[in-house]
Amino acid sequence: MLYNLTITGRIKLLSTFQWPISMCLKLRIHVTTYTGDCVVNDNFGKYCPTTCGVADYLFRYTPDVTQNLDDMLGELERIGNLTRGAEEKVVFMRDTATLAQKSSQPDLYYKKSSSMLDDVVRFEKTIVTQEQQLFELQNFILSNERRMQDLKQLTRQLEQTCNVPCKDKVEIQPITGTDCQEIANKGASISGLYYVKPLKATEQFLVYCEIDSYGRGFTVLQRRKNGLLSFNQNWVPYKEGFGYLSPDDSTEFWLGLEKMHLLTNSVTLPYVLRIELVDWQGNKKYADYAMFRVGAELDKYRLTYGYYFGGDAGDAFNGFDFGDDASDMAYTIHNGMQFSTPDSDNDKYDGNCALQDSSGWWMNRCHAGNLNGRYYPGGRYTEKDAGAFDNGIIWVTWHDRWYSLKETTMKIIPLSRINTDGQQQSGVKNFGGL
Ligand SMILES: [Ca+2]
Repeated sequence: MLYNLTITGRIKLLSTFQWPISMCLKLRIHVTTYTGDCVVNDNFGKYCPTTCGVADYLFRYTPDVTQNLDDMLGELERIGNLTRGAEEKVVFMRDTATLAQKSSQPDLYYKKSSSMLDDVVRFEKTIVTQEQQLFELQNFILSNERRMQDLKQLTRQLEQTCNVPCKDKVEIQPITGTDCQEIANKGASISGLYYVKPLKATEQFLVYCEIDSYGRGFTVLQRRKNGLLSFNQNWVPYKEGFGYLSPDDSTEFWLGLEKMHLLTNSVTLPYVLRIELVDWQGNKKYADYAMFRVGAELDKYRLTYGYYFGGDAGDAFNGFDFGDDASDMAYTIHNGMQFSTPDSDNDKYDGNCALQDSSGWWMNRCHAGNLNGRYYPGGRYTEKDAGAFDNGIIWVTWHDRWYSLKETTMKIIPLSRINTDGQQQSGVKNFGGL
């Protein structure tokens, strides 16, 4: 049996194993089975054990040594096992570390997964938003479809309506004449729109006839009542007329100077111009002018009348003394004046009365009455409002020149019919019943 031992480190041999002091053996022990047949060899010397002594010694201690060596082998084996366990532990730890290192990679995967999850959440939100938009679009489509249905229904109704021949809703009365009095004489009894054709007229034109219970037919030349129509117009509109006629006397208009000329120059009987006025308190007054005529365009539609025929509004056409100048009255007489518009100055003033007062009228220098002036709701206005000019709707013999009237009407009737009994009463100021 061969034991080849190299004792190193911390391995402590059995404490009972004591070598003789002088023994210088290397611990290379060659153990053979000892039989007890030992022959003493003197070469060992005096103080060294004899061969036999060694043999005896070995013989005596071999079992213990063997046992010790076996123990040592067992111990070494155990240590070796421990070493393997340690190696295994190291391997395990390395593997664990590797796993740990690998475990850091799942973080990336986790991050990637989280990012993907965020994307999924975002996409889900986008999908929800788009679904909402789709829902709204569907509602919009449904709404449009309903509107389409309504429009189709409306179209069907319109088609049905259009199948019926169109009819002018403005009713024009069938009776015609040279003026409204003739129309009334023919039996017309209601006020409204009629066609008239004065003798010198080349064609008929529409007028508003005011027919009263006495059978009088007034042909209306001018109407103001709400300020909706601007009377700040130039020559051509004043010549041709502007505004709208209505069968219920609800609109403002200027019939036109040419028609006025035709109407007042085509009959042998003279006309009366009746001016009716209403102020902002609802008071009504009037003024009549007999032998009223409007001249031809060549004479700038000059205004002439024979005489003031009366009325409770006073004779403003005859001028007015404002107290500013001794010539006030003469400068504001209207009888005999040509018509002026902002673009056609035919007045007696160095300046342009029609332009200053924003209206067309039979201006002198300039006026004591102007029914085509600017409309001032409420009536009262100041020089500051008017730019220093008295440009309202004025009739100074009733209200002063800084009061603008609410309503005006200019209308004509044959002088013979001005009175309710139909008899001309020249020079008699009797206008009862009007
Ligand atoms: Ca002038």
